[in-house]
Parts: sequence; structure tokens; C-alpha cells
Amino acid sequence: LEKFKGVFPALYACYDDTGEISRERTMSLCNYLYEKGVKGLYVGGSSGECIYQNLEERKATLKYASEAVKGKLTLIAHVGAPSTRESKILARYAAELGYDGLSAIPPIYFKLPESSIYNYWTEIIDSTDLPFFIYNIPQTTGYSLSLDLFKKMLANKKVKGVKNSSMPVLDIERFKRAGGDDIIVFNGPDEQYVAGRLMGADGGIGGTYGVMPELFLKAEEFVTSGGFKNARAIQGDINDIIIALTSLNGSMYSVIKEILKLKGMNLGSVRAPLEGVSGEDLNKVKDIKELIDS
Ligand code: NAY
Repeated sequence: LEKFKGVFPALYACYDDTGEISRERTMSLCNYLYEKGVKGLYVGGSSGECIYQNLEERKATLKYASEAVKGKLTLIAHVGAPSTRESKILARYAAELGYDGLSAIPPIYFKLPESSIYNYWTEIIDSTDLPFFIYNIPQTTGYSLSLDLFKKMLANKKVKGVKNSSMPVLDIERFKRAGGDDIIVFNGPDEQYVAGRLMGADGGIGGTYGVMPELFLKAEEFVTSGGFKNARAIQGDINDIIIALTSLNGSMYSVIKEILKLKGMNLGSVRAPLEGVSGEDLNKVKDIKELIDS
């Protein structure tokens, strides 16, 4: 499981100037993050705007990321989709491409019982031989993974852990305790990376890593070496930046893409209904970039 331990940026959706998925931009973002020294990538998750893309677009992104960094970075494909059918198509495609692992949110829109969530994940897992990581993100799905269902899922040996984005750090501790060294727990909330690691997370997957990979890698280094004072200081810097990223009028991802544009990496904009940064707030993007660079 070593290859799943460390800093995993959640890959941003990369569009061309007409809003179509861009192979070139996806590959350059993957290469950029590889050169920064991250451990792997989480492809097609929240930050990948998966929920606003059709199956062909999601397959294209999975393919471009693997073309760029397969064999160099650990690749996890997020395959959660509205139907079990689509999720399995994505899962099989990721396996064909040589991905290292799969992950999925629980079913969305209808509020389904845990038995349906169990069946949904199990069908995805059964469709390939890849290790599977549950994606627990109650803020967006409305379902908070119970310890009961987690333990039930762990009975399936292909279930290798959870990407936990719920806010209580206690959840990370409980999930880790349930699976120990046989599983990987990824910290989800970027604002609590250091806390998550101390409570048992083996690393993290996050939506803001891509715009400040150096800071998360540094925080990871300090946690690993026991330099907690320094780790906490970096977490503080990260949190100042996250608060700034979420203070403008566009979606956080559009703010991040504007910053990356200033750094010379054009990933296009965000897909509606996500909104771009506009008006006065566009001028504030430069200040956030400076905060990151300082
Ligand atoms: C993904 O799949 O893209 C992610 O891992 C993103 C998870 C993000 N959580 C939410 C609720 O959006 O990274 C976090 C989040 O952007 C970060 O903590 C800033 O709030």
C-alpha cells in the first residue's frame, strides 16, 4: 500500500478555450504536478468537475492523465456517477488504462438506504481487480459514511480504505482504527491536513493541493519528521490561502484556475453552473497568487 501514502492533488478539469476537455492542458497539469514531487493524482473527483461531465469526457480525462504520468505517479480514478451502470463503465475503463486504484462517492440525488450504497460500491468493486477507496464527502452527497457500513465494506478485501472529507478529525481516527495497517485513510479537508495526519491519515487528497503543492509537500515533510511546530505553521499559511480562495465571487475552482493562469498554466475556465470570477474580484486574484508565492 506504500504507493497510496502521501500527497495526492485532486486533478482540476482542464478545458480548451471553447470549454471542451483539453488533452494538452490535462497532460501539462499532470506533468507540472509530477515535477513538483507529489505521490499521485486523484482523477475525476469533485475538483475534476465530474458531476458536470458526460461519460465520454470523463473517459477522455482518465486517458490523458494516464498518458501523461502512468508509471510515474500513483493514479486513482474517481468513478462515481449517477448510475451504477456508468460507474462500472468508468471503472473498467480505468482498469484498462492501468490505473492503480478506484474510488467513488455514494449514490447521489435520491436518498437511498445503506443497503443500496453497499450494493452500488460492491458492483463497482466487482467489475475490476483494482483496490477501491470509498469517497466520504457528506458536504456534497448528504450521506455520512457510518462505521458500520465501513466495516461491512472492509470485509471485501479489495476495499483498501477511504478518502475522508467529513470535517470531524475523529472520523479519520475511527476509520483508521477499524482497518489499521491494512488500509489507507486519506485526509479530505485541506484545512486539516496536519490534524488528519496526526489522527491516523496516511496522506491526503485535496482540491487545493494543485495550486500550492509545495506547501502540502512541506507540511507532509514536517509531519513525517515530527516537526509539528513547523507543520502547524504551514497549515496556518495554507488556511489563510484557502480562506482567500473561497472569498471571491466565482467558484473556488475558477479562482484557482485564474491563479494558475497567472503562473503560465491555462486550464480554461470552469463549467457552468460553476461560475467564473468576475468584475472587481478578478483584480484580487493577483493578491492571492502573491500570498501563495510569499
Ligand atoms: C476532490 O475529489 O476533488 C477532492 O478531494 C476535493 C475535496 C474538497 N472538499 C470539498 C468539500 O470540496 O479539498 C477539499 C476542499 O476543496 C478543501 O478542503 C477546501 O475547502
